[in-house]
Amino acid sequence: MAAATKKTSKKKKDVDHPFTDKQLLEVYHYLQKTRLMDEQMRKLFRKARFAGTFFSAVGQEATTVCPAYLLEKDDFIGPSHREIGACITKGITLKEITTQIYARGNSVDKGKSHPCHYGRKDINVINPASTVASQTVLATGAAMAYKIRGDKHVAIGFFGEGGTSRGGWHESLNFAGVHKLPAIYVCQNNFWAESVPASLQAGVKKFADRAKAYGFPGVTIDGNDVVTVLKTTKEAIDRARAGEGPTLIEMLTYRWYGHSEIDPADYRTQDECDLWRKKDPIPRFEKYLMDEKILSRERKEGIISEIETEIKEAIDFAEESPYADPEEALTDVYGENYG
Ligand SMILES: Cc1ncc(C[n+]2csc(CCOP(=O)(O)OP(=O)(O)O)c2C)c(N)n1
Ligand SMILES: [Mg+2]
Repeated sequence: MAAATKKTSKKKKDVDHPFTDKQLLEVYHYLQKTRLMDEQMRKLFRKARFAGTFFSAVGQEATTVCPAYLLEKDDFIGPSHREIGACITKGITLKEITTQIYARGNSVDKGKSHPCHYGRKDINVINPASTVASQTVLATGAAMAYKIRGDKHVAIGFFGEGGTSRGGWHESLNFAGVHKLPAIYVCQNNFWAESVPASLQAGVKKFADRAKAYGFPGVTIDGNDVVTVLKTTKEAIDRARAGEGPTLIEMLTYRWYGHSEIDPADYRTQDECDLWRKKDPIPRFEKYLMDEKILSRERKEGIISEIETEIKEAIDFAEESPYADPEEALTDVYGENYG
């Protein structure tokens, strides 16, 4: 008994962080919601309930949920194709996610875009474009706007390590460095860009080192360690709000499944996949919460059953929602009133 007490107090000291138990439980809730929703969407795609494809982010949840959790409503996020967790955490409802995935007429873009292009204007989540790293440019633009207006808001641009090879990505970070913009660049290094390994993507070993060229800090962290992701992102957000400029955070993580649901991902070894499954961020965090007596088995079951009910309602809602009228294809299109 005495030994157990000693062990617990040592753990508390080791994991030093500024977050309350309530905050950690909320993060846990969003992680589970993202995981359960993602797995459910994969199943529905395989049952041909919606068209296109689905970009699963299972395994990467901590890298999207934690940064978004730390933001205020008016802060901006530029999500990419694998940021379902950031979108849910920032406030996009599960019904908004499912209607987007099902391309129904009541989705934000009235069925025009890709299944995984979630967004909502009033909470500053911009619907992404397919062009890799385009959201980096948009986040930089939003950060510039905040600086010009003198607002204390910040912008986060999410992208994968593959996105860092694009010209616009470099131009954005250079611009942010010159103008000391309140931007946080979150690189999810999952070691693959479709079938291209990270070793063929860049000459530097650490993608975070690229920040040096633009005059601001870059850090590489374990993206599957929830508390580390929360702490590092909070420091970057605090720096940005204080006018000290941008930060690039490289989060090491792994996508469990193919690039999208139509990719068998046979370019990876089973050993590599098995290794990363052992580093699953959710059970790791759950163990920490249980060791610290922040989460109990009963509470966990309650959280999961509440989420499952919400997911079911969101799926039913999308399946019952009509498609947009064909005329809608011509509304809200850039240049609509041109000429
Ligand atoms: C400019 C451009 N080139 C290629 C593609 C096709 N494409 C979509 S996602 C992707 C891989 C991106 O890899 P990474 O940035 O590492 O993100 P991840 O998919 O691993 O999350 C590619 C090549 C695209 N959408 N845009
Ligand atoms: Mg990648």
